[in-house]
Amino acid sequence: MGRRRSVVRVRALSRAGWEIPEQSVTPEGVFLRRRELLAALGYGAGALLLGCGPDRPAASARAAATPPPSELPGRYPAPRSRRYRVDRAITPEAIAGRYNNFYEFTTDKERVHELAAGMRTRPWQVEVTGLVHRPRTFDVDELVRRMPLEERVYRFRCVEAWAMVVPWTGFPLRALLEEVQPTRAARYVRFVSIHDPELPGVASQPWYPWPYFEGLRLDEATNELSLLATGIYGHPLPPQHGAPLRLVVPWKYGFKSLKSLVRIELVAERPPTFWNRLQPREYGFYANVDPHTPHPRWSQASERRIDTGARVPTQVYNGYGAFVADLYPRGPSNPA
Ligand SMILES: Nc1nc2c(c(=O)[nH]1)N[C@H]1C(S)=C(S)[C@@H](COP(=O)(O)O)O[C@H]1N2
Ligand SMILES: [Mo]
Repeated sequence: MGRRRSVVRVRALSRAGWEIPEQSVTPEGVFLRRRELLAALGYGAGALLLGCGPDRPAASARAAATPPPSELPGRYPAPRSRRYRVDRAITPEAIAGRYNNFYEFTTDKERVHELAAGMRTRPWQVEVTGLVHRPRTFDVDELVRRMPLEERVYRFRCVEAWAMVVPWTGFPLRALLEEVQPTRAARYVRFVSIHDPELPGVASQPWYPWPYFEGLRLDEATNELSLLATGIYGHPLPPQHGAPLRLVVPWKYGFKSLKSLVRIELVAERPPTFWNRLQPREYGFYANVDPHTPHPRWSQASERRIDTGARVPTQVYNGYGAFVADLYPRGPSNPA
């Protein structure tokens, strides 16, 4: 199915020598499309769609990535951090950018990019409030100009068992939280996405509790891995990846990495989260990647790379145990 072409990735060759292990030549051109298996699984309208099953490759498709609008020239690409190494090739942009979960637009992963293409992402403010000494509303352009942007190549693992490796550009969430000074009562952080009733997936799926919302424990949010991404592949985030600003928590299943962030609230009690509210048996609050704890409907022991289709073992904490294992004394799936 689909023909294979080996393409030497030009960016890979223009990078410095130390980056070679994660920039190796990749077989690009295995363009996989997947179909959701809803019908087969018997889910009708109104069903809860995330994790309709480990997805499968189907027909081939190809498209070049849409160049994002130029934004604040000079900030991209940001210098790549050497601290976060990944032992796999970076997923080609044309594949990662054509296979998205962003239910505000559609549940069809392959159509998110086209439906989101016209999304209005400026002006854009992020309100940071709640149990903080200095509540503030930030303009995203101000953050991009002022925060210490860096590029981090992270693994990314969806609960549905597909996986990719992408270079995000962003700054540590911790840096933003320090500016608002959480009070001693703050123990959790709540995140809220854009709420626009006219977005096609919002308008057509009124049974979801929009806007999308997520949460982290404060010590998770201030972990060095927790990133607020403003870019990907060396340029500003395109809409389908959660423009203009999204969370990235790479040791957790992808649904924790909330897109198109408009509000952060420091709170005392564990906040409800979108998927946990909908299906608590299937989607926990912590959602740490754990090969040994199956989803009720499928194994999490392995994952499928969306570029090559290869099936590879899932790693505990998605390979980030050195950074986060201390947060969970009883293991990834039994947080204290
Ligand atoms: N607001 C919002 N954020 C979201 C989602 C969503 O539907 N809406 N989907 C989540 C899921 S399930 C995944 S796997 C990732 C996908 O990110 P990507 O499309 O950039 O790869 O976004 C997460 N963030
Ligand atoms: Mo996901």
